[in-house]
Amino acid sequence: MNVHSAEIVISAVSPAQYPESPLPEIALAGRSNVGKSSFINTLINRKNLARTSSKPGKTQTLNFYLIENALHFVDVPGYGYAKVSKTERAKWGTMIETYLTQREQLKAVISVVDLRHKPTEDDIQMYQYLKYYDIPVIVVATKADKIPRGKWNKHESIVKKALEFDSADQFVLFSSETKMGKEEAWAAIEKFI
Ligand SMILES: Nc1nc2c(ncn2[C@@H]2O[C@H](COP(=O)(O)OP(=O)(O)O)[C@@H](O)[C@H]2O)c(=O)[nH]1
Ligand SMILES: [Mg+2]
Repeated sequence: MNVHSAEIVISAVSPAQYPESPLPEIALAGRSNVGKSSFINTLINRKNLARTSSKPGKTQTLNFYLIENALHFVDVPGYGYAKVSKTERAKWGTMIETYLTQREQLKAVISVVDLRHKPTEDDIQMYQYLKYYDIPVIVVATKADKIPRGKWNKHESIVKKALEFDSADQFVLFSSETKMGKEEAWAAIEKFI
């Protein structure tokens, strides 16, 4: 998709605030600081519409971005942020789970992981959770620019093995820095919308 128009619609804290629009939604899930907002910005050719932040865990809302009047990207607050209190974490969990399991417009979740590292327990739980609820998932392994090309395969294998990756799912090597994987990511998304 060649994106010309993109705008933030709402930062929602409760389901009542989700857009009433029937447009398909693609959600971004992943650890704080893994590169979710950067991924959105890359796909929509913007430097900073989706807020990228060096303060992990700051986004505690579901941010809906309207793209080309064709779909919404939903930037989900990152998990695995140690400094968030237990109460905050529980609140986060309920909000995300309600959204993921009950939102009819949700067509697929992009699970963003860091290609450099073995997936965390949170990464594995998220992927397995999506599989359990039969929610279509695309795994995007980002920050590929930080690894030499010759090691991409090895890292991809490590990520897939740890996740118990289902070979029926789509897997995209990505970098917001070099824009590698951008077209492939769009193609993966377009299969669901
Ligand atoms: N080198 C490199 N840095 C990235 C990439 N994606 C994100 N970052 C950096 O990682 C940090 C966190 O990114 P952000 O998109 O805010 O992560 P989020 O918390 O998951 O939304 C920022 O400093 C980004 O510039 C990438 O593909 N390559
Ligand atoms: Mg973000």
